[in-house]
Amino acid sequence: DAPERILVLLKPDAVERRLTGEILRRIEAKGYDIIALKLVLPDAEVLAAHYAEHVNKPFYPGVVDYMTRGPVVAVVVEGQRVVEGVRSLMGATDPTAAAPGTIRGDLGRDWGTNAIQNLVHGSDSPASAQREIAIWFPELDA
Ligand code: YYY
Ligand code: MG
Repeated sequence: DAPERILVLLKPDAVERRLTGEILRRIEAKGYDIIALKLVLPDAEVLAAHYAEHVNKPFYPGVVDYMTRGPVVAVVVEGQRVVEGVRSLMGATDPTAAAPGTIRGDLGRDWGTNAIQNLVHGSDSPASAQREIAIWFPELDA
């Protein structure tokens, strides 16, 4: 089978806190391959496409403020069952509740802000990954 891919974003808090190396280290140490990587300052348009399922939710304006306040590192990661594997490494959405041993559980917490700041995004299915990779890496072959 062709190996699966996932779109990972190291969010502005990960860049600000100098945690991009630590987070990438965990993904690499698990055994996955980084096949594309770039630093990007997201605009409202790319975020609305990326977060299409969330644009009408009450927390979305806070997400836009959070995700546009500085650059993110966008990464395409590849490997067998990589979506399941990276989601497991990331931990639960709420970093206070995320299990210790996970990226969010070890490195994140509640900062009292509008949006949940949880350091990392990972696509939630292979279909989501394909859709999101096309948004962030239009130059990559599907
Ligand atoms: O996939 P994951 O990032 O774990 O969570 P989603 O439910 O897809 O939400 C996307 C993103 O939105 C989340 O990482 C933080 C933010 N968010 C929020 O700020 N407040 C919520 N109640 C739910 C999600
Ligand atoms: Mg999600």
